[in-house]
Order: sequence, then C-alpha cells, then structure tokens
Amino acid sequence: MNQATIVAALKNQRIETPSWGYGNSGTRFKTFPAAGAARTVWEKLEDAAEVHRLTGIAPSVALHIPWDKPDDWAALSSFAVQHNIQIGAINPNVFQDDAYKLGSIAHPDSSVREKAVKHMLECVEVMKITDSRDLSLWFADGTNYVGQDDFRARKRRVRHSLERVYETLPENSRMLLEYKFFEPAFYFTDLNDWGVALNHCQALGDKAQVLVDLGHHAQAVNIEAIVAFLLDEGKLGGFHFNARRYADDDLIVGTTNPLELFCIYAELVSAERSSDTTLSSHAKAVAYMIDQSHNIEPKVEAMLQSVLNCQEAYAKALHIDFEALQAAQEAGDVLEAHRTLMDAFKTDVRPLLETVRAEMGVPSNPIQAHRQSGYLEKVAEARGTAVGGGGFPT
Ligand code: AFD
Ligand code: MN
Ligand code: MN
Repeated sequence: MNQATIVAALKNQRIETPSWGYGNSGTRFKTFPAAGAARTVWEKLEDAAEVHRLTGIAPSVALHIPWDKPDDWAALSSFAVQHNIQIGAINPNVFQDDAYKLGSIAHPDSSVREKAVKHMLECVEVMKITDSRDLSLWFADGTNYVGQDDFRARKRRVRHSLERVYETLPENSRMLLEYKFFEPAFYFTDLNDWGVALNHCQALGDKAQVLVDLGHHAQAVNIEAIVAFLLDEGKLGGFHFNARRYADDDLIVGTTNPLELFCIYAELVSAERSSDTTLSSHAKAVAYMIDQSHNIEPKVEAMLQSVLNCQEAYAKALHIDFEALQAAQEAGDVLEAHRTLMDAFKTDVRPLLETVRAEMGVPSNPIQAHRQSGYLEKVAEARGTAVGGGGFPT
C-alpha cells in the first residue's frame, strides 16, 4: 500500500470509547475511587470529548442504559454536539436488577424475560433519539449448577427474546450480539462462544451481527481466526477491545499481547482491501469499540493509551505487503510468509503517526499533551473524588 493510501486510512480510523470507562470501577474485592473520575453521563461525555480532541479518531462514545440515562435526551444530544462528540452504541443493562438473579432473556420465568425484552425495546427507542446504529447486547445469563436448568429450553428462550427485539430495529441499525465464555455464571453461559452467537445471528437476519470482546475467550484461543471467519460470513459486527491476562480483565488493549491485536487488524485490513466488494464493504462497517474498566490507572490517560494502541496496530497492519504474503502462503513458504507478516508488525510507525497527527491538527504526542494540559487536575478540582458513579459495582 502506498504512503498516501496509508495516511488516508489512518486519518479515517474511528474508535469508540465506552462511557463506563471514565467512571469509577473496580473488582469484587475493592474499588479505589479516582480523583476526577466521571460521575455522570455529562462528565463521561466531557472525558470522551477530551480523548477525541487529543487523537482526532475517537468521535463517539457508547452509552450504557440506565447508567447513562439523562432526564432530558435532547439536552444530552445538544451537549454532545457542543463537545464535538457523538453518541454511539447503546448498551442495555439486563444484568444488575435484582429480578435478573437467575438471568434475563433465558430466565425460566416468562415475566422476567418480558422485563428484559421491554428494557431492550426502550433502548431501541433511545437509539432513535440518539441516531445510534448499534444496539450492543451482552447477557450474563447462565447457570451455576448441573441440573439447574434445561439447555435447549434456554436456547429457545434466548432466540425468542432476541427475535422480539430484532423485529423492532430501525432501518440501517444493527443488533450486536456479544458472547463470553464464562462469568458471572460459573457452570454454563447461554451466549458462551462465537459459534452460539453466530448461530443466533444467522437465524435472526442480516441486522444481527456478532460482537467480539477480546477478553471473552479462554486462554490461547485464536481470536484473529474467529475474526477472519466472521468477516467471511459477513457477520462481524464489531469489537470490544481490551486486554486480558487471565480472564475478562478489561485491561488497556494492546498491552498484554500486541501481536494478537496486530493480527486482528491484519485480518480487517486484508478484508477491507479485498476485491470482493461484499467483503470489503462489510469490513468497512465494523464497529471498533473499546470496553475497558481502569481500576488503578488514570481514566482519561488510560483511554487515550487504548486509542493510540489501536492506532498503532492499524498503522502496522497497513504496512503488510499482502502481495508478497499471499505469494509466500500459496507457495507453502512457511517462514517467508511468517517473516512477511512479522516485518509489518516490527515496523516502527511512531514517526508516521506523529506526521499524521500533525496533519490532522492534533498533538503529535497526545499523552504528553494531555499530561501538560492540566485536564486531570481541572476535573479533579471540579468533580472531587466520588465513590461509585461508573456503573459497574463499586
Ligand atoms: C462487561 C461484560 C461485557 C459487556 C460490558 C459492558 O463482560 O464485556 O460488554 O460489561 O456491558 O465487561
Ligand atoms: Mn464487552
Ligand atoms: Mn467483558
């Protein structure tokens, strides 16, 4: 790919940040309140706007309902416009109400399933107000004991509940179905792997797509291969980027396994540049979203680092010599193919990124600019140190 094409692609890169990543969060053992952590949806939008101001590639923020539900949606929408930030994916919450102790859309009690469907239908109405394309669905549904429930009955409850929501999706919108191999249920999770999510999405229709959360796989699962398969099926809706060491740790994306992140971007760039226009347009519609909780690191700087790590992985993937790679692969030249991909991974793209940022009118070193801006000190002064407020149990 020539330099001009690489630069243009980098200028068009988009990463969505999660509202919940700006508020206090912690583990089941402890939440350490952070000075200046966002307490309200307004403050989360301010922080998201700061990340976009410093990078130029994070123009939207995902919301989580009801955590981020304002009294006045019109006011929130104009606040977003004033801060040059768009509202992105809408995430229903069907895992924190007491009624959901035994699950939501797979619950044995139809009135609980109805409650969950009703909440998702409300979120579809929110999408119409915020002009969001994506309804981002994750379910904690599962069981803790053998014999607790009937697997097939639960599968049918899930499918029927999703069908009820799917049929109300507005034109040009999508339902992104996220899977997770365990947690909070310990014996069985209803949407536990990409095959289950894909099967439901294929049964539901074109507007249902799979959401790949990097932290939602067992150790050593080859995620880039899953991405390639879903892309080829036209069923890759998007990502929840993060990093993991052991479980769903929601660490800063690209920090524990940068090669994995690069290989994921390699599949996306390869699909985007494909001569198969169905595949390339599908790849170009992928939602690149971060899903992280920053428990011990400064929130805005952590989100900045995440966006920059995605930018770097994408820049490296754009340097892959796909022609040479394909030739080596087809010749069965194992090490030449490996070296060709690794050459791109080893490319130092930092000088290029500094140039691209300068051309975009954003700081060439966003982290340094953020640290020198006094933003953290300003919001810490204004917001103090709240307990709670991020949404996740605190
Ligand atoms: C938790 C879940 C899942 C979901 C996110 C936001 O594991 O990743 O997407 O919360 O609701 O991280
Ligand atoms: Mn997620
Ligand atoms: Mn998760």
